[in-house]
Formats: sequence, C-alpha cells, structure tokens
Amino acid sequence: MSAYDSPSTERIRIAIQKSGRLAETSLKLLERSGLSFARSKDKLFWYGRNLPVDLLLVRDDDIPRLLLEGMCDLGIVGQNVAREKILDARRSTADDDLDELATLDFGHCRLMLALPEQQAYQSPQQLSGARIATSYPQLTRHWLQQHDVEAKIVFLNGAVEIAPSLGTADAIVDLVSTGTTLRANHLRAVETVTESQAALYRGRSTLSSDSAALLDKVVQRIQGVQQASETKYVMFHAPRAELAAIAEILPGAESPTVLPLEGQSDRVAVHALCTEQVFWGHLEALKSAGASAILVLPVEKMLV
Ligand code: PRT
Ligand code: ZN
Repeated sequence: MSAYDSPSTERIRIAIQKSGRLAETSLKLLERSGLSFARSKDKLFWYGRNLPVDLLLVRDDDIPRLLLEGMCDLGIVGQNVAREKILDARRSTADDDLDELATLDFGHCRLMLALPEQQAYQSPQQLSGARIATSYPQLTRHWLQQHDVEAKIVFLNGAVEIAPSLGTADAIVDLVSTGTTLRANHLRAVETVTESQAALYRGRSTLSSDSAALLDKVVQRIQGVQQASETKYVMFHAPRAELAAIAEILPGAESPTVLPLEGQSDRVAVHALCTEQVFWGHLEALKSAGASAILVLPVEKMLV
C-alpha cells in the first residue's frame, strides 16, 4: 500500500474545460503527466484511478471561481478568462488572486480592440465616449483606464463581432486567433488588450503536507511534460576544433556531452539537450560549422 492509498489522504481536484477549444489538450496534458481517470461520459467528475487526483470538467468561465473559492486545487484555463475573473473578484475582495504556475503553449489568442474596417484609427483617445462591446468588461475597463480613456462598455455574452453592424456598439474588444471572424464582419484589429494562452493555476485551497507534496509532484510532472515537448535531443559529429563555435549555435543547451569517435582524433560526437525550439536554420548553421550526421530526436519525459 502506497502512502497515497491511505484513507486519510485528501484527494486533489483539477478543473479543466469540459468541451471546447482547451478541453482535449488539457486532458492529454494530464494523461501524459501520468494521471489516469475513470471516465464517465456525462458526469462532471472523473475519479482518479492511479493517484488521489480527480478531475472536474466544467465551463472554462467557472474555473477561476472554483480556484478562488478553494473548491479546486489546480485548474487549466486561458489567461484571458483567469485575468478577467480575477479582476472581477477583486472588485469585492481586493486581495483576490491566483498563482499562475506555468504557461502551457496552447490556446494562443489575443484580446483585441477592433473597429469597422473603413474607420481610421490613431490612438486610444479617440475612443472617448464610444460604446465598446465585449465579453471581457474588466480587462477592457482596465485597458481603457491605463490609457486614461472614458468609454461606455456594452457587455455581451457572445456574438460580439456583430455589434457594430447592428449599431449597438462603435467598437469591440474580442478574442482573435486567425482574424477570419473579424474580416468576415468587416472589422479591423487595432490594439492588443492582452495576449493569452492556456495556463496552469493554483487554487486557494489549503492542503495537508502529504497532499501538498503530491500537488507539487503533479505540477512538476505537468511542467516536465510541457518542457519536454519544446525540448529536443540533438546528436551530431563535429570537428573538435569547432566545439566552442558549435556550442553557441545550439538553442538553450547547457554543457553538451562530447564523446570520442573511434579512429578519429580530430572529430567528436556531440549530444545536447536543446530546451528551446530547434529550427532548420540551427541545423544549417551546425553543418556550416563542420557538423555532420545531425539527428534531432523528440524528448518524451523530463524531470529537471
Ligand atoms: O463552453 P465554455 O464556456 O467552456 O467554452 P467557451 O465557448 O467560452 O470557450 P472556447 O472553447 O471557445 O474557448 C476557450 C478558450 O480558448 C478561450 O477562453 C481562449 O483562451 C482560447 N481561444 C483561443 C479562443 C480562440 N483562440 C478563439 N479564436 N477562444 C475563442 N476564439 C474565438 C474568437 O473570438 C472568434 O470569435 O473563435 C472565433 C474564431 O477566431 P478567429 O480569429 O480564428 O476567426
Ligand atoms: Zn466560456
């Protein structure tokens, strides 16, 4: 019996989006971190099978509140939603906040100010007195305040992009990824209010020291999976004399391993863990510096 099977151990809860843009990638990330759940099709709750870590499947908008109220210990949600809800919560409780433990490199988008295509744009000041439609009133208000502009915020829960053509707003603040929706509605993005991607947040729950240790372990694994997906193991042969120049080319590599090559005193084998993205340009630069037999391998798991 492991320490985690003890009946006295509390269970940790992780909230993710039930269905939508972040749902599948969030679940995959947890599964790749070694967590396994007893899936149930309709239920909002999946019981953790191999560790006392359960899953709550909810609307993304509910995740920050569940975290702020300590109902969940961890949550994966877009920074846009988390920041909006934190600002909203602070209106009644000034010190409300959530710790962002890691950005997760999916669900990338921008919250942007957009105007009708034909309208000229010079600066935020021209928005003074304008009506701005958005589902993100707090982030929009915050941005307007930063630019010292007073405008009227029109809250809409969806279909924000049609507000200008309906005549209910002069501008919008909405999420943009490819920009197709804006173009289809004859709108033009002119300012970025905030950039966003999915992130891992710590809830405001208190845990026993055992559960806190388990939570740390889960977080470390998630960060490890996240880091491994960006990390590559690079192997090649190179002239011994060029090692210093070659080390400069390798992105995010610390102290590569240098091994002798049988029967070749002037060439060595180099193995390096590159923690930043490896592009074709890096490989071409290695080749120009005399490297050959260059291999780039994915890294499945990492514990640093
Ligand atoms: O049901 P639930 O409330 O859980 O889901 P939801 O409908 O509120 O959210 P969902 O699944 O649409 O999005 C979840 C999160 O994905 C958002 O909070 C963002 O963090 C992130 N994300 C990334 C996006 C987009 N990209 C995005 N493009 N969320 C919404 N969009 C919208 C955008 O506003 C536009 O209307 O998708 C449309 C297409 O965008 P374009 O620019 O590609 O045309
Ligand atoms: Zn939502």
